[in-house]
Amino acid sequence: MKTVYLSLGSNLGDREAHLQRAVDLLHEAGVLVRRCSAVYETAPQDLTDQPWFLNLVVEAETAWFPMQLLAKVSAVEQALGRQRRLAKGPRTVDIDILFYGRFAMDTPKLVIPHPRLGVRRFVLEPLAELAPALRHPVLGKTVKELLRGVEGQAVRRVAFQVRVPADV
Ligand code: PH2
Ligand code: MG
Ligand code: MG
Repeated sequence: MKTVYLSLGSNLGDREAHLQRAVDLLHEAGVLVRRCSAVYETAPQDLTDQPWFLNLVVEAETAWFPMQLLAKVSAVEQALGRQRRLAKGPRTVDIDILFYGRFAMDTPKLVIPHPRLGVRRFVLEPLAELAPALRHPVLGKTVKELLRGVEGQAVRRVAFQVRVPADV
């Protein structure tokens, strides 16, 4: 089993329900969710003219290899009705693989660690709750150090929390 960290985001429809459903479906697909960060409402980055997101990070254990994990993650996005109308545009749910143990890979279909995690407050803030001392295998900095380096990018914790699914 490998410990992986995933970033989840939603900015369309019932954002809270989408995040909970995504976590439950990941768990059922063998991506065993062990811990969930708080949920944050975050200002849209990159493409700024779109609704605010709810974001969180989950820690999971899985026996899937990276490309298998990507297939599972994509299937959950599909199940939640994600349509790729616009790159980086509004979505019911987006699930990104942040870390896969201490493993690094760079292929056209999948880059691990996630190439933009080091500059995204909506990723680093929730990730720092779960794994502040986790060291980025390529950048050599801890999550806490990376978080200290990002400026701006409004994020605020919300009261809603995603439940960790029970094992079956
Ligand atoms: N995802 C993006 C682009 N911009 N901004 C926020 N706040 N949260 C996201 O999850 C997000 C984004 C592309 O995946
Ligand atoms: Mg994304
Ligand atoms: Mg994505």
